[in-house]
Amino acid sequence: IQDFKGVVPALLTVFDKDENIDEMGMRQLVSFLLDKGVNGLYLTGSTGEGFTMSSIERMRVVEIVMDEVAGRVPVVVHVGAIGTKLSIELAQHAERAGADGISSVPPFYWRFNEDQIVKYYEDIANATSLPMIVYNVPLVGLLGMNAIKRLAQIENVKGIKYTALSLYEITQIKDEIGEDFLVYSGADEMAMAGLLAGADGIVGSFYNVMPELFINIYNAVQNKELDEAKRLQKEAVEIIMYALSYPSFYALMKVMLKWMGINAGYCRRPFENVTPENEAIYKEGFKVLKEK
Ligand code: NAY
Repeated sequence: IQDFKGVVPALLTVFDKDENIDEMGMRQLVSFLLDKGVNGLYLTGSTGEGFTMSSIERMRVVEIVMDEVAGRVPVVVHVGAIGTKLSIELAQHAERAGADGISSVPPFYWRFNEDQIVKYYEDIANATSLPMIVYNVPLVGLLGMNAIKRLAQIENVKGIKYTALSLYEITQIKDEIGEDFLVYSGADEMAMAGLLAGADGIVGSFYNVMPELFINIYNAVQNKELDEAKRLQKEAVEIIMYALSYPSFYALMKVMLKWMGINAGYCRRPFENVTPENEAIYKEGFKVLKEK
């Protein structure tokens, strides 16, 4: 897992118009991203609409992607589910499918306490030999530093995907838990800042649609070309902010991929797909942004 670094798309899941997994579309998207040079893939997370799928469907996505990737980059599978038993089944399947790591949001919906959250991760981490990357995300409530430190004590817990709007914790985690504890910055808007705070990599939605821009940001930071990194990040922020003005931005990203010749399909309900009228509006909007 130590080579799970750099720019990692939180892979979109490609559905057809009838909301079925589109295997050809998935393969095309994976192959596009690998050709662009992304350093890894993160499957069936928020961007992958993981929670809209049954376990069987999630497993199928993992199998398709593992087959298409064929060992070229490390793959981490998000296995978070509404109950520990379901997460364990997904984790064990990920291991059998050849994934390089697993990841999970904390148990959600019933508002579990810290001890229960720690137990959830222990149970999953002990069920396979794969490294576990904790997924800290405001959508389900952020884990505090105390909980993170406790989780880091669990054997197999090797890192955290830190999707928050403050970044000083990344520095703190590296400082207090150790340099080897992997940290991924989760907010694409702050990719450069997350890397400067010490993140090993960036995992996010927009790396599906503009992988090169973020690979350039990553390389610029590595090479300490900070003016260049800042310039590129500013460009990225303008595109991200415009895309986020659309209420179902995963669907918009799928349309953006379509414009690039990738059949990324549609979203599952309750995410809304982009109407032809909106598609025309956004296409024009992006063109104006590009010309700026
Ligand atoms: C995932 O599992 O899909 C992620 O990695 C999530 C990271 C994204 N955060 C959420 C809540 O979806 O990429 C970010 C986010 O979409 C982006 O920064 C735009 O705000």
